[in-house]
Amino acid sequence: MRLRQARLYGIIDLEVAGSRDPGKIAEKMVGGGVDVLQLRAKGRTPESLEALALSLREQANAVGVLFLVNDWPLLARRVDADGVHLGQEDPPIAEARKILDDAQLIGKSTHSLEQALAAEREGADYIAVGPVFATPTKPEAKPVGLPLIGEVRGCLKKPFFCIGGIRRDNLPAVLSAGADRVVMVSAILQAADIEGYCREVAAMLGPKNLLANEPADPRSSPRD
Ligand code: 3NM
Repeated sequence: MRLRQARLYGIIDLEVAGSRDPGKIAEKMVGGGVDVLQLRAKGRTPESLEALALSLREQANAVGVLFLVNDWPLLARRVDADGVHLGQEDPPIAEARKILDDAQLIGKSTHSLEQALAAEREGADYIAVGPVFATPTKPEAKPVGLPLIGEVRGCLKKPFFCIGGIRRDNLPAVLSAGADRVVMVSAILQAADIEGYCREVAAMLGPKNLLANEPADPRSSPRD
């Protein structure tokens, strides 16, 4: 249920966060109303992230926010995260499922309708679709554009989050294209007032109980 109701998904990317304290950033993000918090740390080892992941998980869960780690199912398992997010280059969902417990969520990045449908078939609990716009956070990725949002909306049963270059000023266009849920990285992390920015974006995304047109998930677990 928590996943179905989630609208705003914030990522603490350690590269974008720079020298700032991730715990303080997380405090502002959850204070501002993110529903999901992810730790993303390209180029780091899972071992070096364990203490941070554990403390972010505790911080998020204390206020009912889902906490996921990027890329590493084993780390998600070790810190009892709510789940893991996998990219197209990561091991398949079935492999991650063997490592995680049944209630832990698996999200998958996709960059086309075909990939989104494949992720759903393979058992992803949610699907990320992007990058909608060009983004410095993932400079090598080619934008998929707004029209894909309407296409996936018509085809997916699982919740999907739009990602990539989304900010407060282009959010209305993303919502008009058919999105209910978004992920933001740099827009949040570079905001002068992270908490206020998240609060405004959360308000733009609207109340969480308006997703009634989506089918119920028969495989829903206590975590989603
Ligand atoms: N994944 P920002 S786009 C981490 O399309 C990530 O799979 C993407 O960062 C994908 O909000 C992206 O700063 C970067 O644009 C999102």
